[in-house]
Amino acid sequence: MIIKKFVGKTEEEAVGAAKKELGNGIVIMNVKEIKPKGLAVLFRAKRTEVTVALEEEGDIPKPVRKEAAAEPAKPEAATTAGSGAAGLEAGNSQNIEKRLDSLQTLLESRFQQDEVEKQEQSEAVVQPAEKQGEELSEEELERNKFVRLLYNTMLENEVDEKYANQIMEDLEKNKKPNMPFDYILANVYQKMILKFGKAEDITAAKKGPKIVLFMGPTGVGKTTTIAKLASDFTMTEKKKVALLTADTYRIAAAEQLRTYANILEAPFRVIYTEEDAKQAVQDFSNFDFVFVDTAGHSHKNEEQMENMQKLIDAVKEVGEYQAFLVLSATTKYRDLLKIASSYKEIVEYQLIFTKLDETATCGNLLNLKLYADVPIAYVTCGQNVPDDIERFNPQKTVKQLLGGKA
Ligand SMILES: Nc1nc2c(ncn2[C@@H]2O[C@H](COP(=O)(O)OP(=O)(O)OP(=O)(O)O)[C@@H](O)[C@H]2O)c(=O)[nH]1
Ligand SMILES: [Mg+2]
Repeated sequence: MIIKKFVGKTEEEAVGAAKKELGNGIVIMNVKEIKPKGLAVLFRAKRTEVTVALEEEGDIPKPVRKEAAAEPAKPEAATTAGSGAAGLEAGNSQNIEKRLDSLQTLLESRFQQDEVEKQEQSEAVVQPAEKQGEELSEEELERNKFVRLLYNTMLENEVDEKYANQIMEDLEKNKKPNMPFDYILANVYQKMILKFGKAEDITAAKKGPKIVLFMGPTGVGKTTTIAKLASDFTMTEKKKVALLTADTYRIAAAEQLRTYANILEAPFRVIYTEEDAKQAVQDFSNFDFVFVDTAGHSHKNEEQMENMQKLIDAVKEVGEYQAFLVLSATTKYRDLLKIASSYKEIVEYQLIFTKLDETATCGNLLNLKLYADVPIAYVTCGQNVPDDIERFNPQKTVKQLLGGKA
C-alpha cells in the first residue's frame, strides 16, 4: 500500500493531483485543512491536504518507495509493535499513523485493558491468523488480539457479521509476520473506506432543472431533510430551488413544507396527480432544482408503492432526476433491508441516513450501503434546520466504526 499526501487549494485539486500521479484507484484516507500560521496568514490562503492510499498488487508490505514517502521515515515513532522487516513499513504507516492518531491511541489504550481479555473469552468470534499447531510469538499473539479488537469493535457498532468477516478475510490475505499495528489498522480502515465507495450528492442537471425526489418510511425526516438541503442550496450555493409536495395524505404535511418554502422565499406547490408533477417541472424549467417531498408510507403498502412508481415514471418523462431513499439510523436492521429492497424494485436511488444523533452505533450505514449497493449521499444528526446535515463522510464513519469518537 502506498500512502501519500497531496496539497491543493481545494480538496478537488489535491485529489486531482493524487489521481494524476497514482491513478484512479486511490482511496482518500483523510482530508485536512491547512491553515497558514503566523504572518503567513496575511499572504497565504488556506489549503487542503489529502492523504491517499493506493493498494498495490497483493497489498503486501513493501520497502518504502521513494515516491511513496512524503516525509522521511522515523521507524521508532511509527511502529507500535514489531521491528526489523516491519519497521520498513513504518515510513508509509507513519503518515497514516498521524492521521489516525486519535483512533489508534484509543484502540491501543483499549487494547491494553484487561476487559479485552474478558471479552475474548466470552465472545465467540472469528479467529484471525492463528495457525493451528504452530507456536506463535508473543508479538504475533498481541497482533492477533489487536485484530480481534478491531473485529469486535465493528460488531459492537452493529456491522453485520458477514461484512465484518469479509473485512477480516481481506486483511488475512494481506497479513504478514511482523506487521505493525498501524499497518493493520490502516489496512482495515482502507478496506472499509473502499467498501463505502464514493459519496455522491445532489448534482446539477445538464439541461433544465434537476428533479430530486425524497421518499421513505413515515417520520424518518424527509421533509426536514428537504428543508435543510433547500436552505443550503438557496442560501449558500445561491441556486434556484422550487419545492413541491406530493404528500396530500395530511394537511399538516403540506403546511410543514410550505412554511420552510416561505422562509426560504422559494416557490411551493402541492401536486395531486402525475400531470401536476409534469406541469410543475415545466413551470419551473428555469430553476436549478425542483425538490419533491413525498408522503411517508410503509413499503408493505402496495397501493402507495404503486403511486410512488407512477410519480417516478411521470418525473422520468419530463426531466433529469435523482431519487433519495431516506432512512433513519434508528430503524431495525431487518426492516431497513426490507425497505431498501422494496424501493429498489421501483427506482434506482441513493441513500440519506437521518437521526444519527439518536443512535450510538452506525454499522447500518455500512450494512445498507453494501446490501443495496448504492451510494450514501447525506447524513443528518439533529432536528435543527439548516445545520444538522452533512455530506456523507466515509472517513469519519469508518473511524467511528473502528471505535473512534463520534
Ligand atoms: N433527532 C433527530 N430528529 C430528526 C432528524 N431529522 C428529522 N427529525 C425529526 O423527525 C421528526 C419527523 O420529521 P419529518 O421531516 O416530518 O419526517 P417525514 O419523513 O417527512 O415524516 P412524514 O412526512 O410524516 O412521513 C421531526 O420531529 C423532525 O424534527 C434528525 O436527524 N435527528
Ligand atoms: Mg414529511
